[in-house]
Amino acid sequence: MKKFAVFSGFLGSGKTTTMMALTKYCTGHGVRAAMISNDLGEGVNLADNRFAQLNGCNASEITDNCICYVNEQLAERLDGYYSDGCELVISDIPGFGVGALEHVYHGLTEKFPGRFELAPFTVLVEPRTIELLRSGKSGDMEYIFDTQLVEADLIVLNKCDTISAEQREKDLTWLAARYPEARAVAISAATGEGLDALSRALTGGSASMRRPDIAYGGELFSFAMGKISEYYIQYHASVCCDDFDANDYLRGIATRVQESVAAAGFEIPHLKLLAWEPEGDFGKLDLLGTGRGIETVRSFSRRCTDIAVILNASAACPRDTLDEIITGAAEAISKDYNLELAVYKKDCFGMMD
Ligand SMILES: Nc1nc2c(ncn2[C@@H]2O[C@H](COP(=O)(O)OP(=O)(O)OP(=O)(O)O)[C@@H](O)[C@H]2O)c(=O)[nH]1
Ligand SMILES: [Mg+2]
Repeated sequence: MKKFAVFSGFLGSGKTTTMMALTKYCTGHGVRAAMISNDLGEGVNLADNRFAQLNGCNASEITDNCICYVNEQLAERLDGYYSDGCELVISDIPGFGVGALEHVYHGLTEKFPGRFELAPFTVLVEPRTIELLRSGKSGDMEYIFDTQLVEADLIVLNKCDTISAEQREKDLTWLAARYPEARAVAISAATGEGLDALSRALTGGSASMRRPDIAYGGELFSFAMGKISEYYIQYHASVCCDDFDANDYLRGIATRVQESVAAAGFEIPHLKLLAWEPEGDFGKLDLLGTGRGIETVRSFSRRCTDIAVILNASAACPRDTLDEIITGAAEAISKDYNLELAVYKKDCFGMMD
């Protein structure tokens, strides 16, 4: 089997977490699997890939472009994994991305006929997004929320650990009525619930190769994409003559960004902050919007003297404002902690730049 699946889904829906859990689950159940994190930022070792590797996953990344536009690079990567014995490879696309059904599934099929077996085109969604869609409160992101699901052969309702069994049934019923072409499964990437059904759906199922009209590049597409900016920074932070609490430090940055974005009247669907120290200990937290708590995914187990930090964010906020807010927060909080910063990469751009 040389199965390939794309995982689409909005920012923070759990694509990376699910790819990590699923590749581990499959590999543990006799199907060697790998994951590819696809990011628009330049360079290597962006947050998702670095986090997956720190967690021991069979993971790599394709950066600087959407996999929609680099079919050859993707095919080469897939071939490498299959010749290495992998039977299932999963790649995500950036969390506000649409059009991968056409650009990736049809692109690969047309350029490399018969070379890859395409699993159902898979879209992750979290209960909160369903709530926004159902109540008509998706605002500027309506096109992206909806179009991602229109593309799905398989919808994965993730984060089921956060809702009741009754709510889960309601959400699944609503999804089936609104997106009748797709099958839906409920999982929790956090607890592992439903990974068996998801792995069966991917390894046993096939892509429909439907061509839904998603008005790619049209007015609604440009409007939604025009709102999104991306921010990437990688730096090294060291304290001069003491040690410090890196968990509090990371939370301080995320809190400052959250407050500043809210005060400026914008939204930040996902900010990822990952840091590690030379001995290999690491911490990660996620900010998933101005109105939600900050999630600690993993904490440092001891105090630090120096850390490497990767911060990646996607926001519905103009590029310059986002740059000012995040760079300002990292500098101000670092100063509070007496940290000296060596920034080795920073990138901030609007999606329609
Ligand atoms: N409670 C709960 N949290 C989850 C689950 N899956 C993911 N999360 C959390 O949701 C947040 C976002 O998850 P990611 O996997 O980074 O989301 P993503 O879709 O890859 O996000 P982007 O890379 O920004 O597109 C993280 O804090 C995860 O720990 C789940 O099943 N349950
Ligand atoms: Mg991700």
